[in-house]
Formats: sequence, C-alpha cells, structure tokens
Amino acid sequence: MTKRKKLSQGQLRRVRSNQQKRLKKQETHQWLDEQLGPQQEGTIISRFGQHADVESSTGEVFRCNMRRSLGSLVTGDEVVWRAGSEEQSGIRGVIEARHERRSELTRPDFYDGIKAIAANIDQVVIVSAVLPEFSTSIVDRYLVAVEDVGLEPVILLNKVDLLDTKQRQAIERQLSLYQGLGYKVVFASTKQVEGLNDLNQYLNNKTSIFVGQSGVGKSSLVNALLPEQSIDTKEVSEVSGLGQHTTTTARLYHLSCGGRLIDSPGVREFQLWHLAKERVAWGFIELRPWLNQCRFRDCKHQGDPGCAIQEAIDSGSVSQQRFDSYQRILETMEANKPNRNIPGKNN
Ligand SMILES: Nc1nc2c(ncn2[C@@H]2O[C@H](COP(=O)(O)OP(=O)(O)OP(=O)(O)O)[C@@H](O)[C@H]2O)c(=O)[nH]1
Ligand SMILES: [Mg+2]
Ligand SMILES: [Zn+2]
Repeated sequence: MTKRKKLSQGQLRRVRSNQQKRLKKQETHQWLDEQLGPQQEGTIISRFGQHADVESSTGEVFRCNMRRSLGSLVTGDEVVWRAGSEEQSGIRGVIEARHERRSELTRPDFYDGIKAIAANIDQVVIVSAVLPEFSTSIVDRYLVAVEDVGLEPVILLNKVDLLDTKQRQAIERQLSLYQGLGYKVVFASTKQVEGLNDLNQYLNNKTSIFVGQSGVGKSSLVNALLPEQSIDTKEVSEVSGLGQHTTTTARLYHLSCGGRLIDSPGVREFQLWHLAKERVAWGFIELRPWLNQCRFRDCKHQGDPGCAIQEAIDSGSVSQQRFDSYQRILETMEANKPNRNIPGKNN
C-alpha cells in the first residue's frame, strides 16, 4: 500500500501558484491581436484576482484581463489597455501596461512581502471609531506608514453619535494631541451627517483613500458622501466586538466635488515590520528634531544618559503617550517579523 504524503504548506503554495499561472495564460489569450481595438488610457478602479475593472477616459467601466508581464496592479493605477471585439464571459478587454506610479500606500504581508494597497493617491484618511474600540496606537501605526511614503494623513473619528458629552470630551482631549502636531482631525457621523462638510473640503480635488479597522464605517462614509452608491456595510459583531470584513477589495469612486475616493477593506492588524527602526522613529514627526542628538549613537531612549528624546519629553516637546506608542511599535515589530528575508514588492 502506498502511503500518500501530505503536501507541505510550501508545496501547496507552489501547486496553487502554478494553477494560477496556467489560468492566467489561458485568460490573457482570449482574443487574437487583430480582435483587439487600439491602445487607450485608463484607471484601475478595482482589482479582483486575475481581473481588474478599468475606467476608460469617457468614464465607462470595462472588466479586463491582465497581460502576464504587468506585475503588481492596484486600485488607482494608470494603465494602457485595449478593448476586445466582443465580451467573453464578462471580460471586455486586456490591460497591456502600467504607467509609473506617482505614489503608493504599502503594507507588509506575511507571505508576499511588501504589497501595494493603492496607487497614485495624495491623501490617506485614517478612519477610527469607538465601535470597534478606539485606540490611538492604531492611529499611530497608520501615521507612521503614511509618513513613510510621504502622503498627507487625515485622522477621522467616525460614529460620534455614540458618544455622550463626557466620552466626547475625553476623545477630543486625546485627539487634540494630534491637532497640536499639525494633523487634520475630523469628527464625523454617518447617522447625523456631522463632519461631512469638513470632510468634503479635505477631499476636494484630491485622490484619497479610507483606511482603518473593519467596522469603523469606511463604506458607510462613502455611502454618506455619495448617496447614489449603495455599498455593502455590515454591523460590528456583538460577539467579538470586531468588524466583519465586509469590503473585500479596494474600489475607487468619483466625488461630486471633483476628488476621487478609494474605499478599502479593513485590516485586523496593521503591521510595520517592513520598516527600519529609524524609519519608525521618523514617522513620529515630533521626534524628528531629536533623532541622532543623543549622547550615544546606540541610545535606546530608555533612561540612557544624555538621551535627547528623554529631555524632549521632560521639557514637554514630546508627549509621553506618543513616545510609549513608538516603543510599543518597536516591541511588536520584533515579535511579529517573519523569520526570513522580506521579498520585494509583489502583488
Ligand atoms: N452609530 C453609528 N454607526 C455607524 C456609523 N457609520 C457606520 N456605522 C455602522 O458601522 C457598521 C460598520 O460599517 P461599515 O461601513 O461596513 O464599516 P467598514 O469600515 O466599511 O468595514 P469593512 O468593510 O469590514 O472594513 C455598520 O453597521 C454601520 O451602519 C456612524 O456614524 N454611527
Ligand atoms: Mg467596508
Ligand atoms: Zn536617546
């Protein structure tokens, strides 16, 4: 009797990846070259596995296949594509090339290395809420990631209708720290339409992305800003207190004010282990003037003599809360880093 050996995780991944490759090959060869129209410019508004929705220059959306040589393709990418002579199983064209990205928001993925979330954006709206639980440490993580790629952050606290006066004051105090650092802070509610005017002003004529935990109300905010859309939303689970990962792929929408807005799927934990420690410190903007000012080059900023950062905390230039948050990020980075080299960009 021959015993069938169970495939290891690595073998399984290779089998799946080969299957995907075969599928991709079949799919990108649906049309002969003469059955494809001229090359046109387009924007990726959403990406689904081997397909992507491309918006043409006239605003029509075409679901397309992707040429194998394309590499990573995400919402916001500008592409060159060609329409097929006729629709084939819902597919209407082929994406042939991607233009250079002017910016991208990235996150590390445990298996795939650094992944782009969206491209060609100006601004990242970090959405949080009191349900699921509000935490400044999540805000800090996102701020570091946004500062790292040189984008403009906006901090949005949604669901303020759930707060009584005392709770609201407490959160306003916490967020005034960020306003003091020069960050834009918006208080919003999709139930009371609070803060949507402020938000609209910030979104005007820019390409922005909503990021944040599942269930904070990113898609509900898009629905509130664009009532003609009816994007799926789902209540936060009463059992776990967490969002239910309702949005599964990022999608770009056009705002009436002229801006563009990308709704993205909530992530359970936003990791930063792809960044060097120095880069994390740089992401805390108030630490920047004090970096490399400590007496010892390898200063851990934990009671070391001549520590410039400790002095900055003592003099009130840096808040203890943000510094503690910085230290916590370093600790969790070490604990969560995969035990191998991080591959490059891959999507
Ligand atoms: N009370 C209150 N509830 C809100 C508000 N905005 C959204 N919600 C509710 O929060 C829940 C989650 O909203 P979603 O819009 O699905 O959240 P999301 O951030 O898009 O979640 P994912 O797609 O899973 O990342 C829904 O039940 C919404 O009705 C608000 O301003 N106040
Ligand atoms: Mg959503
Ligand atoms: Zn120091």
